[in-house]
Amino acid sequence: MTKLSPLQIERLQYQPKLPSSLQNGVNSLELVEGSATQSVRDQEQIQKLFANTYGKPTVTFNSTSSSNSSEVKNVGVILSGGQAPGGHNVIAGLYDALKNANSQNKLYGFLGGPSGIIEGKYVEFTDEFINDYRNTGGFDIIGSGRTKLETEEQFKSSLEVCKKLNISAVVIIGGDDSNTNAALLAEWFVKNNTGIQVIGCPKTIDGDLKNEQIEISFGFDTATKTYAELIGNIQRDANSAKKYWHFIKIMGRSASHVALEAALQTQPNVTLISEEVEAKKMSLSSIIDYMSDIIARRANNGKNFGIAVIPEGLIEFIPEMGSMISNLNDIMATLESDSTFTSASSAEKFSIVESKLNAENAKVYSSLPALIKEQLLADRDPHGNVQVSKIETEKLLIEMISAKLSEMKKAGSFNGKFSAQSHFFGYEGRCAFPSNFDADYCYSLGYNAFALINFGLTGYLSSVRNLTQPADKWIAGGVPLTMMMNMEKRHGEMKPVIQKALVRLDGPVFKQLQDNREDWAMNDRYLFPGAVQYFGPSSVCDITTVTLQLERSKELASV
Ligand code: FBP
Repeated sequence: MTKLSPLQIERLQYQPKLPSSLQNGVNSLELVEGSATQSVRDQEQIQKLFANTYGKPTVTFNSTSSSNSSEVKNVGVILSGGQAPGGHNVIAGLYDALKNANSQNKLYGFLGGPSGIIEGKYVEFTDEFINDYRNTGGFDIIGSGRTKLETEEQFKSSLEVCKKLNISAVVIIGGDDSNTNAALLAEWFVKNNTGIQVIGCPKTIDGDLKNEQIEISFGFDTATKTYAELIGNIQRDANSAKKYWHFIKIMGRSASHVALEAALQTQPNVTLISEEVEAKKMSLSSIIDYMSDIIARRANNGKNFGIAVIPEGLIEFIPEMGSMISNLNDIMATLESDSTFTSASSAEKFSIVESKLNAENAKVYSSLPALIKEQLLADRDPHGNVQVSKIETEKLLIEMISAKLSEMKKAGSFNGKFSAQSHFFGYEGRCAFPSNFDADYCYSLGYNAFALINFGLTGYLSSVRNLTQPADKWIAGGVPLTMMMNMEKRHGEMKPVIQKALVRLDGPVFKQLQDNREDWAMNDRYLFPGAVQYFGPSSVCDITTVTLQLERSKELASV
């Protein structure tokens, strides 16, 4: 038998909590329909593309005293996209609900992400199989992948695989792109009278799959707490040695929710927020000026050290960079498959790209260090996004700030020392043991996904709300996927996609940073959150993120 760590042994025993409405099982539920819905934008186009699944109402569940019997159902589940702590618990919750409804029900797991359903690679879950993964981090139970499910052929192969296994519902656990896949598949299954339902589950550490119905995607809680622990540790080190500026890039793709949350938990000296950079139209050089000014002012106070938190997606939000990257994405959509380009040397690639970009964008591209130019040409992900995790923005900033500070030194406006360390925290946080919050939330999302299936719904995202309250007060239900969609450019074409929720500059979370920024820059108000705790006082083990608390308290105050 595989040897387990003491924490693994303890976590396997943890019994996740459920909302009270789900505690009597999925056969004792009534469905309450809300009002009909509309997509967030581009209603006409989205309705046309999703003629069969558009406009459905939101739903919630109430527990009833009567118990209905439920027909035998086979369900398939897919883990899609980047890992997020708690994915295993979504599957465990789904499995438990499915077996609770009818012990003859079967759950199949498609291997390696969406490609598993297309290629018919799967496993059948059993009690023993699931029990080894309860409350553990990672997606290794069945693996994940980023294949985009969108072509007629892919849908047809998926249908054949479902028919072979007698599957009548598929659960896709993913972020905005993966749930866009879920919406497309749901629509195709209805249009072709297959009788197969599709339900999504909101996953992503990025925290950008949220709206009024989805308070947060799972994984955000654990990942931000893990990054906050690491930032806190570095702050202690910086404050002890007093000789380094640490530039810490934090994963989270486009939106800055993860960096903002980690900053609110730790109070570093500088926190950049991409959405603010874009709104204020801050150029790269103005960001350099802003940071250099703080470094120089701290040096005047004898502090040649500090912590700067940088969101992963920053580069795309700097207006001149964003425009260049969008132009580059369109160009790369054809160049990626052009063998003259792919076999060219780096220098040749740079000049090909510069000759194809418009004049303004070519100027911006050519001004960048070779390392960054190279990283900007890395393969796009299957959804056409530039892979921001591969662009070392933190190193770009260090290089440019060093140059700026040297100039300032010559001019007599900087008298200190600048020695910098760069870090990138991303993968460290994606597979941690889920926090108690994520363990409970994920289990509830999975359990609830089966409740949605049991009521015959399709094209819905599993929704569990009221998350700052104890779990028994959480509200379980579903949101139509089309409600979150709009049209955006992908691979050079307009496509229906779930709209990403970016940091709201008029919201309470950003305001908390804004109100404290100057104080945190000059006075060291570092917080040291320490490691995620699973056992001990509830005030330590069961706290949610600052983001969720602030957003929910604003929402509750406005009710
Ligand atoms: P999802 O949107 O699929 O959840 O992925 C999130 C993420 O962790 C991003 O924060 C990051 O930019 C990206 O995945 C990295 O992708 P990869 O794992 O392919 O390197």
